[in-house]
Amino acid sequence: MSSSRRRFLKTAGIVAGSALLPPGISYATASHAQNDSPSAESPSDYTIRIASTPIEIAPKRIISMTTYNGQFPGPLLRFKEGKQVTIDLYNDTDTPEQLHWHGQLVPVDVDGAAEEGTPYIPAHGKRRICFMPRPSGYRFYHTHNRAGADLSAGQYSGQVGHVYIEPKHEPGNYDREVFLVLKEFEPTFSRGGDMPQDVLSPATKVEALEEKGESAMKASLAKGMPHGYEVGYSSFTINGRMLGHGEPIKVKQGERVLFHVLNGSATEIRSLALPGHTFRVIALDGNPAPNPATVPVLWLGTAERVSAIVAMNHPGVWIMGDTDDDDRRHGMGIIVEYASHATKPLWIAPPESRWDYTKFAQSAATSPLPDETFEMTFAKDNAARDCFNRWTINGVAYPMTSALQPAAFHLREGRRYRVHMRNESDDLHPIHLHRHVFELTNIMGKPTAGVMKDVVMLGGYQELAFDFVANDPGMTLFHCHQQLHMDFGFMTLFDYV
Ligand SMILES: [Cu+2]
Repeated sequence: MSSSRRRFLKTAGIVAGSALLPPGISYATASHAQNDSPSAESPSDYTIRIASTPIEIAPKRIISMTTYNGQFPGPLLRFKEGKQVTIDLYNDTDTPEQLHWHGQLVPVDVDGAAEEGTPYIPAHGKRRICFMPRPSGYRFYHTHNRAGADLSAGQYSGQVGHVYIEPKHEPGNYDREVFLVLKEFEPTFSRGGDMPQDVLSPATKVEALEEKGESAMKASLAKGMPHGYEVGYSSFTINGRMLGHGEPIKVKQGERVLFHVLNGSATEIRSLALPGHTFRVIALDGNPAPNPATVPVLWLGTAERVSAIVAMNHPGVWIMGDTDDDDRRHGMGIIVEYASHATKPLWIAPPESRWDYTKFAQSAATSPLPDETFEMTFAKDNAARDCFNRWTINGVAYPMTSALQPAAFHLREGRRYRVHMRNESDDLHPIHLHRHVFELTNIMGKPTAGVMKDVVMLGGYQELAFDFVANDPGMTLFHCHQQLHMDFGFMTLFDYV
């Protein structure tokens, strides 16, 4: 049995045996199959079952949600770089599903996006997929269904799990790893409008973008339109448990703990701090940071991941949590407990700290010039679609039908492209490109290089650019990862010509 498989079975714990493998298949045959070329008859390396499950996020607080293998988060999947995996995806729900391998360079029929042409996992049906996990590092998997106005569907559900692709050589300057997923539950629509958050540095705005966005909003409100719907939540969790109701993270003084943190939210930007400690950020979205830097607070847009080492050198019992008092009080936190300390968990607000991607960039390095630049402007039509905001890219809202759409941008294999994005709205957008990794090359007019990502936060009325090499032919989806934005127009497609 390979170590990745053994670890997976261990992680999956209670459901191992019955749920992971088809009936009548022993572990010995299953692991043997890893070395064979997969066929329709051979057992898979992994089985994931999509089903509706009650999940207890605090004592007697039980939420019915769609999950992977009956648990939240879904099982941690540890793959090995360059070692092919076969996975059986079972869908026990009444809705066709898409399972997206976020951050991986996989083919369209595996990627898990209907817009690219990935086949659905049929309702009460099954799909077998087979792919070479890459690149190494911290990735994740989640549903890619659109939810629209259904707050139990898409990423509002519990369909989120970590993926770790072990590199051939792991530097490993830490004592152990802890995986955390930040996730809200019990969503409701609100009309309040989003509170602007002090997230990004620089905090400056592009005047021309602000003028356009503000005058569009004024015109809409003058016509008697209300603000479009936003989504709020009643409960907040880390690893599926509200603060104080999960297992504490038990640490020893002097230990170096590597935290892999995922923002598994459908719509929210999250922060994370641990009183008396700092985070040494070593990877962003699973890709090594060229310049690891130490920060007091982590900020993550929807679907972003941060890997950071914390030196446990401040004994006590602490609340590691969101810096937003209200969200933390409603559950967004987890207790960190030093050995032989048993005091009441303490929260101390960290110094105000904004997130600056360039802190982790190669200093004085420049990225190669692109072969071509695509200009994109993002705009909001306030309450334009049944009181939901409609989002456009260069004036076009992605249709809400399920029919396949033609690509708006065209790529040639091997060429380097720059995407220059201008945000004509006051909202922050976590922008995601499928099946490729991109390099941040310019933030608010300041060139930068070396930071490789698959999601990047673009601030309200701000601009940024990223570059990517067209190295994974096929339809490629580009979208805002905020569920409410992507469902209401904020998507477009690249194809290879
Ligand atoms: Cu957005």
